[in-house]
Amino acid sequence: MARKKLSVAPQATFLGAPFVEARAAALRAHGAKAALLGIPYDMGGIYRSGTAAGPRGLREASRQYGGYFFDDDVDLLETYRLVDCGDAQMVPAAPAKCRAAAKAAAKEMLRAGSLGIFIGGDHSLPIPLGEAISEETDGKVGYIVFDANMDAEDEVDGEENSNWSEVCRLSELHNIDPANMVLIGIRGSLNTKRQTEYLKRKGIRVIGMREVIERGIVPVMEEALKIAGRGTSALYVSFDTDGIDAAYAPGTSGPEPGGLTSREILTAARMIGRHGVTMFDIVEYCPAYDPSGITGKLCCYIIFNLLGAHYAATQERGKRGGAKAKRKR
Ligand SMILES: [Mn+2]
Repeated sequence: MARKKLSVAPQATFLGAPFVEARAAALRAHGAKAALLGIPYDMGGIYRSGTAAGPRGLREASRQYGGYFFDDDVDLLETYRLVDCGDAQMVPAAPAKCRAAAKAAAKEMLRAGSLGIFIGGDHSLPIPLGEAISEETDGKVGYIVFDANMDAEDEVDGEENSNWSEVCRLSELHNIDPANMVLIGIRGSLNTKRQTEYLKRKGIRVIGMREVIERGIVPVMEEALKIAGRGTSALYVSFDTDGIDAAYAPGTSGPEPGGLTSREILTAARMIGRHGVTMFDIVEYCPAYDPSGITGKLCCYIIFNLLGAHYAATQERGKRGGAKAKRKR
């Protein structure tokens, strides 16, 4: 009997990278140090739909670019043997089955040891993706999220798996300690007092946009990486595109003004890359509201900068190690 495919080939891959199905054995055989998966799912979104087109939009935006990234003088396709696993197989009108498909594909990618890059879809996706990394990690998992909204409502109209509740679901997993969770960029009146109190009670660090402006993104990220890294053996970072100022990233389902600039989110991505990360997602990208295509390009830049900075840090550590070895001789 033919086995069910965990992911299917896209029409055009991200950066023209080779398509490899999201299977650990296939990814290992290819030597994929980084692997991208689309999750075209927006049934968890409470506001405007359309983020299901996110993976296709990101691939489209990447068509202008090549694997070479000037900023770090590196070919990301070659260095990371980056592959596009296509899209997780969605099941029409069956949110639970869609979440299961995303989780199954993510587990395979993590098992292969590839740096997982997940493209939503809406911000309910950290629910299945969090379960995947939780189950595939022996120790504890840290979580950093960029978002305008806290997404910390225990349920909405009785539903626990929407893009307003993923922070609650993640904090309930056995090896994701609320003390290792950080929210960055929170602002505005979509948030509720109930969520503020919930997060306080849980001891989850919330770095509001005011604080980012006052302290600057670099000290904020230093603190966030320290919190998420304390006693953990894996790191999951979630980029909700509405964490970015809507002036820089209009192509999102729930745009909010006054958020992170392009430079700030890219600085954050670079600090995460230098630190090292097990997997990250970019969610709520909504091509229908991205008339100039700039949001799609910014999403590409987040990936380029994170990987590029990771490469640069690896090179520096290699050089320092080499210099030490020379001194010893
Ligand atoms: Mn969100």
